[in-house]
Amino acid sequence: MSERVRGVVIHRPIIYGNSAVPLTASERGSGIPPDHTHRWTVAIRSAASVPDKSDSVGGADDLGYFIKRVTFRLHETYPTPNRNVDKSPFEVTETGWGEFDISIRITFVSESAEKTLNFQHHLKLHPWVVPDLSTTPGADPATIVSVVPQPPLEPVYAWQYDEIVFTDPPKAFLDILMAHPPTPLPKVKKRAVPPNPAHTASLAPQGSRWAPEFTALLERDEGERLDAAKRSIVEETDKQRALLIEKEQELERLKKELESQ
Ligand code: SLL
Repeated sequence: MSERVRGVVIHRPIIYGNSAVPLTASERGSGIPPDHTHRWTVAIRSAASVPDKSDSVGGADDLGYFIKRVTFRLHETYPTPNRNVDKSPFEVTETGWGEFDISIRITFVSESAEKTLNFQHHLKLHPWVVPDLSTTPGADPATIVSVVPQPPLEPVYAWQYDEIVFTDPPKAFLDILMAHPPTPLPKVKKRAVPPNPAHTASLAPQGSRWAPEFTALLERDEGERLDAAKRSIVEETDKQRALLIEKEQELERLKKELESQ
């Protein structure tokens, strides 16, 4: 094993998740079990999308240079629920009828000297729904949790951006990583965006024209949201501290009043 390079932190942007599409009537009659309703694909991909494939999510780079195997553990209602994928694309396509948690295990190439990475993804088949507020007079967005029946045959996208971080990588692994720079995320979306901004915000747009695309802008927005959250925590702490001081002063005053009686 080659020597570790101390002080180096290097990351690779990935996305994980699933796309799902309802089966058409003709597919449902063609050897697929009759209770199956959807075809879905669960995958680990590079975050940058393939520019001309507007219905795919991520996947511009082959991650095989640092990932040796991805194991997807499906629900036990599937025959051979453990699915090993040893080369790109690291994905499993299946048909089925229900949503469930998929355990995902990434085994890195041996040069990495890394342990496996384990996490879960909840397979989504049914869309999240954002009711159209313009048709719901007086509705308070904060109280809307209802799920509205969906038009059929719309794809669902449930993808999560993440970064795999390697700290003090062995020299041989660092060389491999450096030889494969990730395709940079576009600054802004290159694709058509859905007319309803709520769909982009939730990354769960409907309709294949609106497959989510991960961008640097998205990352910046997330950073801004984190900064705003930090600022509001500081403000809230200051407010509570001031309140505490006020209460302590009042306590002192009342104590003195009591003593002087
Ligand atoms: C549910 N808790 O009840 C979940 C389980 C399991 C989905 C969902 C199996 C397909 C097959 C399949 O779709 N399982 O029979 O091959 O919603």
